[in-house]
Amino acid sequence: MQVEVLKEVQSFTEEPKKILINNEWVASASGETLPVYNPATGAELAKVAAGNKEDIDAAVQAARKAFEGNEWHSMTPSNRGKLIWRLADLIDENLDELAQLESLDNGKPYNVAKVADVPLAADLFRYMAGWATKIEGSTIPISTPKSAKAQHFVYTLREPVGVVGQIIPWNFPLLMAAWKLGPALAAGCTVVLKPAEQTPLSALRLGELIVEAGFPAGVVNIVTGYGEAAGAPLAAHPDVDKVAFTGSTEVGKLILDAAKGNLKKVSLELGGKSPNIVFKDANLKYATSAAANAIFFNHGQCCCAGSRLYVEREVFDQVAEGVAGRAKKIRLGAGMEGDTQMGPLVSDEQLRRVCSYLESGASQGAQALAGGKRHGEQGYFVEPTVLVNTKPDMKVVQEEIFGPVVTAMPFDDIEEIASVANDTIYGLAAGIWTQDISKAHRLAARIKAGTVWVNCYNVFDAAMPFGGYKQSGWGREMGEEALKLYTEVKSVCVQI
Ligand code: TXE
Repeated sequence: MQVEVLKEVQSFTEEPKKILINNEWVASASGETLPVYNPATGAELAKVAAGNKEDIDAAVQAARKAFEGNEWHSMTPSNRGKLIWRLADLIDENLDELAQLESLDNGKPYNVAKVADVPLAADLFRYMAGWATKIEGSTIPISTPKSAKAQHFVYTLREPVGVVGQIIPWNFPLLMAAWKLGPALAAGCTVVLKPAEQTPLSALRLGELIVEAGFPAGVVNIVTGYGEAAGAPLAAHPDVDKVAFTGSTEVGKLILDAAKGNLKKVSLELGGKSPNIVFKDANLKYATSAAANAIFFNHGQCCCAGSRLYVEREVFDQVAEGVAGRAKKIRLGAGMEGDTQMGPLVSDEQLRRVCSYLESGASQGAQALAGGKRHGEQGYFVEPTVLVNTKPDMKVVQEEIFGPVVTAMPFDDIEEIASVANDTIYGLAAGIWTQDISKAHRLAARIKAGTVWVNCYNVFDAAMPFGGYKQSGWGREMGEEALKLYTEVKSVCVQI
């Protein structure tokens, strides 16, 4: 059954959306807009401002003024925390509307956005609200000789890093905005946020809630626009102290280059090709169903998707066929259909990218146990796909596909699988399925990845750090670790 579009959502998408600078909504300096599409139909959903360097300059200026100004700076940590908490409450109050915007814009099922994306965003803000009052330095005993006349008292301060540029992707538009904004605001930074051009709507609605919550003008500025036009000048801006980016490894490297001019701090959360490893002694029924979720959740558009499934040889057929059986049963449809389990990919570009991987796999000899092609003619749907007969050097095994495509391969022992699992340029996540606790810990220690899930997958929590080894990124988001990205440490040495 079709979910009825709320009238708030309809009116939100009617007029071209503007840019948020200094708590005011303004048109882009050029007056240009860009279209946003509904990926279930390919029809235009809304228009948003197409920001460029001029808009980024204005937004950075506003963020600088707010950072140096009195209102934000002199706000007590407790009041800063209350504001962030208030934002979380407003997200909860607008749950349905945000979930609908997310579904229409990104394609994900409304029912999923309602229980995952939106509540997790509220949770993240609440968790970070608590940190605002707990960002502490330490006192440090330095080794001035006791006999010396002068003694020293040394302490550290953790101070906000300053004006932060944040560039986010389209796979979890609201949640990625929360992951970025939460720790930055808790630490006392000011922000210019650049949402993905494909999915800017929920971040813009979040901007309205930020104003409603009472954040001082200029603390959060939101500039929509294309990557090169708006993202690149933000990453390169000489008055931005730090840039945080989530997206492709390719663009992550461009961000690094752009940041060189003023050596701004950089954190990156990039791609992945995560191994999900099933031993024959695992609870196979559960592991099989979880392996399907590990890849098909969010249509495979997760940086930590379990996209390489490795199964101990004796149970390989059983597990691979089990995952394929589940893949075939997944109901594809528009996100706003009540019984949809998997929506379309986010864009025509992503559809073409994923289909070209499917063609590449087929031409190199991979065999599809399930799926293997586009689904239907309208919208950007791809069949949930399980590929077998793959070789380690195939593109489908090495490269991030970012669609509902898993490669399944057998393995024989723990030594072999440790090295095969690490045979990738990425290191974001991994899954291990076994009832042998020693084997699980031994393998977890050997896998080069920022998160290892044992007998579970895709478990996230605002308190649990997330990020990548190798070319999956720099730095960790969420948890106390995230605050390190947004603070500078100052040592104060006092002669007493
Ligand atoms: O990402 P981009 P795309 C991976 C995934 C996917 C591939 C391409 O494999 O298939 O990337 O997706 C902004 N300077 N991930 O092309 O281009 C852009 O506007 C500054 C993994 O959509 O990296 C958007 O806001 N910014 C990933 C953001 O970067 C630039 C999530 C991400 O876009 C820019 C998304 C530039 N030169 C894709 N060019 C994950 N780790 O979760 C683009 N942008």
